[in-house]
Amino acid sequence: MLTMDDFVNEDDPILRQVAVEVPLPASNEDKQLLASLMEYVQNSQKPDIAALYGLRAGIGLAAPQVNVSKRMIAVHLKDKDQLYSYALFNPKLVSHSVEKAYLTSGEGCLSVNRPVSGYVPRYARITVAGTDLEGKPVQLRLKGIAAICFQHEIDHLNGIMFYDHINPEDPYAIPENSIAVER
Ligand code: K1U
Ligand code: NI
Repeated sequence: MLTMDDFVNEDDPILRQVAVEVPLPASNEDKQLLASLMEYVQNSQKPDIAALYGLRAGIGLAAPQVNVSKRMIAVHLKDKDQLYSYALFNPKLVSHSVEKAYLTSGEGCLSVNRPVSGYVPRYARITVAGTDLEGKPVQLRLKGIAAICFQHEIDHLNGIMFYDHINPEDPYAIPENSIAVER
């Protein structure tokens, strides 16, 4: 079971690397790691388990955050009564809208132990493709917080941190052609 002790901090160079593709079919070791990313995210949202093990709550997680530079992510979140729960190998942003979106509360990151102010411009709607734990191809059309979370996690696979996208001159400038997303 993953705990906060397994996480690397924001200054760790692994978070700036481009992670390598996972060879498919996935090895048992890679499947176990992807399952444990999902287990962490789910456990972190259960107040009793999170308190017991000191887990910081999250809605997503990428393998480089636990010191493994491989293309794997887990996302587990509810939006408007719909559950988005996906553990994916080699997730890829297949297409995106021109329109942007930003979370009005800004973004956080389990690898960043400080508040960071500002709006993070993201694509409003995306299509993501990947492979699930059973080896099945998955294609998802996403908007709202789910689209934002997948972009945050895929960025981790490309060595990009959420604050790289914030306008340094004016962190709360409304991104051009964007919609506000409330959480
Ligand atoms: O990748 C990570 O560091 C996880 C991160 C993902 C994320 C945050 C904000 C916008 C998009 C993606 C988090 O989950 S930070 C915690 C968080 O946002 C949250 C935690 C509990 C409930 C609701 C949100
Ligand atoms: Ni993050």
